[in-house]
Amino acid sequence: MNLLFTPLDSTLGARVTGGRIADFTETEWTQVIDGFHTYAALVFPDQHLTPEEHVAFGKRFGEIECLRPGQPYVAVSNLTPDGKIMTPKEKRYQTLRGNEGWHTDSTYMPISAKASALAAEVVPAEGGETEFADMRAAYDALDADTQAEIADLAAYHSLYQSQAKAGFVFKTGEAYGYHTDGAPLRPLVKVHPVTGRKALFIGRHAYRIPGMSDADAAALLDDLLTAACQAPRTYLHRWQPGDIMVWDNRCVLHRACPYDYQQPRVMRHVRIAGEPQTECGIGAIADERADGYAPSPAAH
Ligand SMILES: O=C(O)CCC(=O)C(=O)O
Ligand SMILES: [Fe+2]
Repeated sequence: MNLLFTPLDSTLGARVTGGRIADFTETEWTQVIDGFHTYAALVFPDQHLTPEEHVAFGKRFGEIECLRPGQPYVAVSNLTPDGKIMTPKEKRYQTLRGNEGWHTDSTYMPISAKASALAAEVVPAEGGETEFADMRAAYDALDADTQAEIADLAAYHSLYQSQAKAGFVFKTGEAYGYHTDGAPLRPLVKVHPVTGRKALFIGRHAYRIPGMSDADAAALLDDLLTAACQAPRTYLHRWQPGDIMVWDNRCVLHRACPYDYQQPRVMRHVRIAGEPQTECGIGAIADERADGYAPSPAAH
């Protein structure tokens, strides 16, 4: 059996049809991994994977990054464990709202993620899409002067910072990613460890650039982000229950789209760990306060 890869209307992404993931042959898995490197984001419609199948799918791409100890998948959902709609005071709700900013997963961790696999179980009638942006094409679209200007720059990445900027102050240990190890420093231009292609490596967690004032760094990072996340480099996925997507966090930004948070939305997320050789960043600082660092008065 041969899978069909239909490119999406974007510089990234393909829709993969022609088989059930749980039944893929080794030949088909080779096709999928090759397609992942070519397209950077893959949509598999109508798969309805069980949590175990979802985790097995993730393991085809690498080691699983557990967001809770011993838990290989997590709910991305506005329902509490007993099925009630979350209130805006809940930290998990604030995490969902934070996801509405362009980001790539776990860049605030010592090792940033390789990939993420997100599956839809319950979706609202309107909104709640996920949008993706191709940072390979975004890098290629920069003029030569900008490419030269950013070639040797790096930024610190922090979830305290990005959540505080969105208006949500978290304390150390309050949720995954709020650790005490300091913020990792990552190059603005990432060379893909498999394809060798350069990609812009930015997003909401990036907040400080050594050698620049914080204001200049913020302006540069915002300008790059705004220019990068434009057609034809973006793709908006309108979820149907049963869809699963996988994307390459080394060269793709994503964001959740808002919806009526009184309506249930239940997604399942499996994160695939980066490789220590290529995803550990350049170094770390320890200037983050253990109680969560709020960069501006607007964060309170
Ligand atoms: O809820 C979404 O659409 C995306 C959430 C997200 O950022 C993720 O799964 O990594
Ligand atoms: Fe994410």
